[in-house]
Amino acid sequence: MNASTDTVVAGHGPYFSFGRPLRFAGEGFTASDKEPFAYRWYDRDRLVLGRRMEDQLRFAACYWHSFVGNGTDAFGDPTFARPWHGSGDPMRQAQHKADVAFEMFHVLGVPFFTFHDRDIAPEGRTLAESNDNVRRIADVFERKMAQTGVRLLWGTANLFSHPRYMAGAATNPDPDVFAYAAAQVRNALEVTQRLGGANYVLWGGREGYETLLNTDLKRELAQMGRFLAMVVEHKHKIGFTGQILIEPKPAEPTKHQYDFDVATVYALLRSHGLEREVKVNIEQNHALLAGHTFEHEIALAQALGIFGSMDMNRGDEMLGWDTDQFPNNVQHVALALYQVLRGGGIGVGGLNFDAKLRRQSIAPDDLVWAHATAMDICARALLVAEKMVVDGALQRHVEARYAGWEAERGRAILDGRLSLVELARDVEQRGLEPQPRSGGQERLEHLVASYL
Ligand code: XUL
Ligand code: CO
Repeated sequence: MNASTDTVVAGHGPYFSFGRPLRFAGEGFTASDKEPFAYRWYDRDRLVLGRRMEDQLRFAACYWHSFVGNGTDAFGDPTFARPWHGSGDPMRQAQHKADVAFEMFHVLGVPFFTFHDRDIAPEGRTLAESNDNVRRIADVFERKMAQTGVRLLWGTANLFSHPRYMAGAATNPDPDVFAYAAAQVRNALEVTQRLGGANYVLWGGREGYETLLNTDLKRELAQMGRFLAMVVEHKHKIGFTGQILIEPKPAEPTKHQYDFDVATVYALLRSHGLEREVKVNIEQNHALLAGHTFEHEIALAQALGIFGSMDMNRGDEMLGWDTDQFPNNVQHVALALYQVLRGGGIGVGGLNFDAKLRRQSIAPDDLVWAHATAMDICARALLVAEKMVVDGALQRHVEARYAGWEAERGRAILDGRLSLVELARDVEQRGLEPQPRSGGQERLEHLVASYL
């Protein structure tokens, strides 16, 4: 992208006090009043395992938390009094939001963005009017994307905020709601295609239930499968070349969600013959809520051939809900990126900051600080993950641990050349007693620390 040039993004701004795009200054950078921040590790052209750092990470800023979010929580009123919010003409406000969004992308030098249809344009009196509003803002995006070089990582439809979706979208007991959701997704997918989106995401916000007392679970699963199949059919019909992704999450807002985690999504895809058509967008906080680590979900998706993209944020071990905080822990991010690199990289996915400011971070500049510092931390974590791959000690340990499976008898078992009876006979005849060996976990954990 060309955000390092001083292209002026036409609009209302400036909204942020960073006069020009943030630059890479290296580890020796010291902040001053004139330049409070420069990247210490995010050096977009640096080669990491043969690819530019920007292409290994493919960062995206999301529209919803950054430009729609107003700081409310379950107990409190909005705390962010943003100049681009307000009560004026909703389409003018939407244009205003687009101006601030592209100013932020430009300052950060972030190569991608993501949005829901309802983040970018207001809901109209009818669906046709709502869809038209989305398309009109997409016209604005087209111009701004051409001006700045910022690209679309993915688009999605908001099928969870409006009361019509309170009992789900595809899994609603009322087929009219299913139809309405289908019409909304059709438009969001086509807009995503027009903007060159690399992916299209479906997060099943309310695709779940509160109580089985009023729910036909089997029927709802069938509805969800059919909805997904319709999206895939339409993707092929219009020639959209991006990936279709489901974003797993176990609960919140509903008590039980059908896209619980990677394993559950895989079962759903398999049962509808969609496992080669749909992949997953894995979010750190969602993994945690499902009782998994981020790296577990990534490794499992890779093993099943459905790894697509990542929502990069962080949960809180002490809080059982989706806190969506910006990542700040180099070791945690490095362990996730190590799995990504080991599995062949992020592909056409990316690292989308589905993350929001804390309620007290009320200054517009906090948006820049949050993204820029998170990008720098992820860049540093990528360099740690690179060391882990290049050094190879972790991988050698794993290979040594499974060496028996590469030997003749291990292969014969897996190739199906030995039956249960043959194995049993062999063990009895040889008087075989397996010898326990150490897993060496503490040693490996120290090794990880040595790369930091
Ligand atoms: C909700 C969530 C969504 C999806 C997009 O927890 O993560 O914002 O990323 O709908
Ligand atoms: Co998300």
